[in-house]
Amino acid sequence: MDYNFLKIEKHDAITVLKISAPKSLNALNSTILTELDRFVDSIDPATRVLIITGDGDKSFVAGADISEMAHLDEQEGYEFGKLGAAVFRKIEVLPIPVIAAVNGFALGGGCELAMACDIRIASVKAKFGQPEVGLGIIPGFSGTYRLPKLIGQGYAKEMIYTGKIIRADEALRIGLVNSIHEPEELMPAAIEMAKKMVACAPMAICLAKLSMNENYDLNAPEALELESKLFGKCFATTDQKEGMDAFLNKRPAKFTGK
Ligand code: CO8
Repeated sequence: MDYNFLKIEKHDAITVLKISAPKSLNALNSTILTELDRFVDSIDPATRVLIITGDGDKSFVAGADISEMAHLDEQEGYEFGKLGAAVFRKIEVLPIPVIAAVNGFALGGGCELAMACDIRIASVKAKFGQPEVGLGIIPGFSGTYRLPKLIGQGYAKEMIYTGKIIRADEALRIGLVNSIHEPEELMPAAIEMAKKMVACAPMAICLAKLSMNENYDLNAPEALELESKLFGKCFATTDQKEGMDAFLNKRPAKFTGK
């Protein structure tokens, strides 16, 4: 499939998706969001882990495209926000792990895209922020929802009300990213993490992700009931039989994803 703003690389079962709009530091316009939507809808079923990064060495995604947003009216703003939020939600609920390899600016919609991924790792040169209030808008691609859940209300509100930009080491300190790496080590680290996931049972990872994603918004009794149901489902998979048989017979497991 052809894209104007996405570059796709395959490393066996790992797919690397690069957002590529060099003239605007990979800012997201509606064409890129539509391409992202099409990419997610048609993702190669052989993909076991998706890594999202920015093309070039300066930016992950520098936000939504300000030149496109500048002239929107209320209804158009609503629709643009809905488009971004819907695409990011599709990424969030993909039945495979998604790692954001944040290689530079992750501002506004870029930080929100990273937060829709399961895991964020970053270059030491990365910078994060929700600078929207400085532009007269609010985070509109789900940032007001995900940032407080990820880092807590207090610091999320400070970031959103001040629009301050934080460095990678601060993002690590507050738990916005899992680890930071020298720029040339970022993609190898993402691939290494992805390979560990590929070695495990695909359905188990899918069910674990479903449980954690759904539990986000449930109360404790509902969350624990859901986890028990999904735990039960594992025992209907051949991968569970294979994984446990392999352990008991001291041999490596061969998972089939069934
Ligand atoms: N949109 C459009 N163009 C951009 C964007 C952007 N978000 N970011 C950078 N660019 C463009 C610049 O205009 C510039 O273009 P040109 O060369 O034609 O002048 C080019 O990229 C290079 O940028 P700079 O020259 O500014 O590069 P610097 O290294 O000096 O600065 C920064 C890099 C700090 C990243 C700076 O470009 C910047 O501050 N960019 C804007 C960051 C920002 O505010 N992002 C948030 C945008 S709002 C948002 O994401 C809202 C999401 C929810 C939307 C809901 C819709 C309703």
